[in-house]
Amino acid sequence: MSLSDSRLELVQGDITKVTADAIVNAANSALVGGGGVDGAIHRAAGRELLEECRTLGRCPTGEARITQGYKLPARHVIHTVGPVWQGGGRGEAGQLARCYQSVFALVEKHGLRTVAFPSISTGVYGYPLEKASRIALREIRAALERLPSVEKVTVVLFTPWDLEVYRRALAGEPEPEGGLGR
Ligand code: AR6
Repeated sequence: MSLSDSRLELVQGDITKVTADAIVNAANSALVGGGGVDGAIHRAAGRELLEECRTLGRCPTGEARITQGYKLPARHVIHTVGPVWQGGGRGEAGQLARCYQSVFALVEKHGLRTVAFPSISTGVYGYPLEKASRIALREIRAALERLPSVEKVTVVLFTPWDLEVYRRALAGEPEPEGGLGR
């Protein structure tokens, strides 16, 4: 890792266990909970999270909303809605980049110093992991350059495979032709 990456960390694990000013949720537009990381966050935070989400209305793809963290170790949850992968020709890359930008706009507005992300859109929403990892890391690096007040950004990858793909992307290895076989 280069020096400029000292505030960016990749780890494998469960984001619901992470202590941070905010963890990011890969939500759906209705903000009512669901499967994947969204389900795990709602289960760990408790019912009050859903109650607060219900007061927020819909969140369009690419936007973000902030709530309290309730029973989570994290103080806040920033909910963002990633794009559903439709082959890559429907503006998905721009929408995914906007998710990260929208999250950092809230990080800046609320003066948050530590934030943890899951790999947005790469589960139920089907975004290819290789491509998503590159967008995520590019946007996080750009935000770190712009926001010196942010002390640490952690990307929490759920599986060793996901961590490996992000590690390669962070190391600047070229995206393999047709992905890495998954
Ligand atoms: N900690 C960290 N990462 C996790 C965890 C966890 N506890 N659980 C899953 N992941 P997904 P999406 C990883 O499907 O693709 C929901 O139903 C998972 O392995 O959670 O943006 C929402 O309500 C994957 O790498 O989110 C939406 O309807 C990553 O988190 C829809 O899914 C994202 O997978 C959003 O789909």
